[in-house]
Amino acid sequence: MTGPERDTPGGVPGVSGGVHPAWLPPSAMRAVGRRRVQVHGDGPLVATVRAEVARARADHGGDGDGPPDLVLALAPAQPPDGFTVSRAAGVTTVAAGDGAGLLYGLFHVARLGEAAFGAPFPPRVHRPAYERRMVQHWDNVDVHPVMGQVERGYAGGSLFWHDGALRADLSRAAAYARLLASVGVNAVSVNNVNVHATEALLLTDRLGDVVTLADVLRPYGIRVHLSVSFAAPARDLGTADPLDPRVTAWWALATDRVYEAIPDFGGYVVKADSEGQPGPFAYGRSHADGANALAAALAPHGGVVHWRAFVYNHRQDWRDRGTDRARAAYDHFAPLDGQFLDNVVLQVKHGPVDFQVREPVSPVIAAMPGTRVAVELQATQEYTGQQRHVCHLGPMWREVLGFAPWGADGPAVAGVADGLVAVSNAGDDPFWTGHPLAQANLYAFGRLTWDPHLDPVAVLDEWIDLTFAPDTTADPALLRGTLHAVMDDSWRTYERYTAPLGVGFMVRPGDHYGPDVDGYEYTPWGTYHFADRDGVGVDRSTATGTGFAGQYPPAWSRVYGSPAECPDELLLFFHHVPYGHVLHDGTTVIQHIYDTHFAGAQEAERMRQRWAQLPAGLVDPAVAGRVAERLDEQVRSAREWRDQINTYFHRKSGVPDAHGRRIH
Ligand code: GCW
Repeated sequence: MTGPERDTPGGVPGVSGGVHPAWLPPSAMRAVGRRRVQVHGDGPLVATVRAEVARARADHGGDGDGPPDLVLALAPAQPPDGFTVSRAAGVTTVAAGDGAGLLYGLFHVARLGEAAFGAPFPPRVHRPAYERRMVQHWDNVDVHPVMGQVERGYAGGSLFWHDGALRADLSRAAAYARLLASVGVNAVSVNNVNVHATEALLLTDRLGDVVTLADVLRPYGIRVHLSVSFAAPARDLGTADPLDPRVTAWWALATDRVYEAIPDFGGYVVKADSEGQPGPFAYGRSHADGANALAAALAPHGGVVHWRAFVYNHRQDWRDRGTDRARAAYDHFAPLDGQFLDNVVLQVKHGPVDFQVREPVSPVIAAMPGTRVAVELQATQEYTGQQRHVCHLGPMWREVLGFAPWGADGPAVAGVADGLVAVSNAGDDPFWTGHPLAQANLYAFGRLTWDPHLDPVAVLDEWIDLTFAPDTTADPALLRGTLHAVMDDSWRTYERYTAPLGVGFMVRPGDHYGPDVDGYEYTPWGTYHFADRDGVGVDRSTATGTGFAGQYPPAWSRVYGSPAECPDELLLFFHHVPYGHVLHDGTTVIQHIYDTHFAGAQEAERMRQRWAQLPAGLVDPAVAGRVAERLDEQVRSAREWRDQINTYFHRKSGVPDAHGRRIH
């Protein structure tokens, strides 16, 4: 994050208005900005491309005369949002069928950097894997008394809302749109899926706010979506029964008004019958009935409803061992397959429980062949260190997308899904994401929506090149090497010092930060490890447990159902085993717990050390300082996790550490 073309006005050095440029500092556009560029075509997004080119050339002094080095042009027969890039006879050409494709093509050239203007290359077609590539915000308009402005937000306040109102200055929102567009995201929902009283009004009385946001995001090809309350019609009608014709008429009218104001509105996001949100169950109706009522209103306008599958009983009786939160989404939704209208997108969290650091892939994804399914990822690091810990999620997401539910010969999740959604990790923090290195998660998400087969390490390299411009620094190899050392394996490191073998929710109830091994045990929210003096884990087998393992197609239900075959990292998710159970690597479960927790905390220390060894000047001092401060907290917290977990299981099991290390 150094480079000659930085200005330094206050706040974060090098950044105008005190805001860090994330992966689009001026240097990211240098290769484009130094060239002669022609842009052919008309339309609002082509205008954005022209503005981007003008900005880049103003920053880098591209020369106006002579034949072009880069031609960006609208051309027929290109895939939607896609583009073809080629280089011949000293000219790089980007041809796209629409303005969005041209914009994506421009940012692609920026990623290629000088390589876009070197040796000739034949035409390469790029098209996004998914039509809808969406970021969802859990932002409240009002400050919620418990959750604050942003629910599970670790990056300051909302980019859109402040204290009950739309922000007067939306320049950050516009800069955010640019960042998102540069990685291919084209849809944003602007309010929390928990829709409280004020936020419910965005659909009606306060629609003007949404219009303004749509205007701000539109120049970067981003369509606005809105989280709505299923109970919205009840305010006028006293009922929200989805089969009541007055209710469907209400939705139709409300939706018509939205489209009158925002013709390219994307659609609704709904969390229904979940954690206290209203839903169709109150009227004895199914979730297909509920989703279809809203979908019917959106269909004439081309909108979609993202209907969340995150439905489970959070008022569980812990004495009832048959109820299993992991089963809930499948139990609710699999029987409804085929009943949803075509513009319903069932939005499924990637794991069956709730964004834990290690979960199997949700079986719902493979159980709904007659339904459009979007996979929901959590960029905001609720359960993965809350943007105080480095936890690079690209490798986790890549694993999810590469999982083949029917076995190696069948399609992978990436091919079954109809869209990808991430809960955003961005806020009004000067670094966007609290932890500057957490920007890479947003970057990786966008890139995976275009190509879910990308190698996460290569994606990280792209991000490093754009963000840090290593080649302009005194020691590119050291900078790149340090970032990889700190980030590449950070998800597994986090897993090591927190959750062993697929156990989840050993977090502090409420804020979900830090260890509390029994925090959720025997609560109405669920019980997650059942540790006693003999063993640990949740029996989710079909033979003796909750039967969750049986929700997978045969290839995996057999593997997961058997303690001998179950992959080690998920053993305690699927089975309750004695502490002496021997894992595939020959270690016992209890020894594995000790070993990984000692190792994980040590890795956190090494990460801090690596970062501290970066010579001053290689990284913008503000970034270096913020990362260093967060690494201090990560080391402290990792030790706390290590000691809490090891002590707990040592005392429960009475089994000493084979290596005689100190356990308190
Ligand atoms: O992980 C849980 C969070 C809630 C969130 C919920 C959900 C928005 O703790 O804060 O609510 O998931 O995904 O709906």
